Amino acid sequence: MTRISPEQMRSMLKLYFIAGSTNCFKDPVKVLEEAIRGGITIFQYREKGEGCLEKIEKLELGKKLQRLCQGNGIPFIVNDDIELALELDADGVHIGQEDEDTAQVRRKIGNKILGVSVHNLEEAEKAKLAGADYFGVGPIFPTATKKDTRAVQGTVFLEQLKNFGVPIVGIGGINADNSGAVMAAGADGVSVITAISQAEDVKEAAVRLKEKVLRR
Ligand code: FQP
Ligand code: MG
Repeated sequence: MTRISPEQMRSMLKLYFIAGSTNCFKDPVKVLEEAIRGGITIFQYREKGEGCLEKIEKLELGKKLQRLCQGNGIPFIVNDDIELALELDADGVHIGQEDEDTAQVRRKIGNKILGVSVHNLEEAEKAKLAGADYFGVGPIFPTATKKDTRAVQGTVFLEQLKNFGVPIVGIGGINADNSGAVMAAGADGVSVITAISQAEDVKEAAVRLKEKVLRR
C-alpha cells in the first residue's frame, strides 16, 4: 500500500463523521449505520471524554464500528490511540498538537492515513514535512463537545491554507446552515460530531450536510 494521494484524500474528506459512545444518544453502531446511509465519506472513532469506554470495551466497540465501515467502503480512522489503530489495522489515525509527535507517528503507521490538527502556518508547515495526509482545522465555530479547545478561528485560517497543497477538513460547531461558509473558505470537507450523532434523524442530518458540501 502506498501513501494516499491528495486527490483521493480530498474526495474522502467531504463529509467526515467523528463519534464515540459518549457522543451518541443511542447505540453508536446504529448511529454510524444511519450516518453511512446518509452519505458520510470517512469516519473517525473518537472514544474520549467523561464516561468513555476503556481497554477491552473500547477495543470491542472499535471492532464493531470498523466492521461496519469496511462493509460499506468507508475509511476508518482512530483518534489519538496509535496502538489501537495498529491493533485494529485501521485505515489511519488522527492526532493533535498535544498528542504523539507527527514524524514518530508516521514511522509507526507506515502508509496509513495520517491526519493532524493544525492552528497556524507554523504547525501546518511542520505537520506537512512530518508526513500529514490531511489537516483538521478548527474550531471554526464555537463548540460544546470538546472542553480543551483553542480559540474559535472562524474561516480566516482556512483561507490562508488554500494553496498549501495539503487536503483540509474544517471542524468545530459546523452544521448544515454554516457548512457552506467553510467550503467557500477553501476546505475540502466538513467534519462534525454533534450535528450528526445527536440529530433526531441521524440519516437525514447526514443527507442535508452532504447536499451542502457537494453544492460547492
Ligand atoms: N480535527 C479532526 C478531523 N479530528 C480531531 N479529532 C481533531 C481535529 C481534534 O487532538 P485534537 O484533535 O486537537 O483533540 P482530540 O484528540 O480531543 O479530538 F480533522 F479529523 F476532523
Ligand atoms: Mg488528539
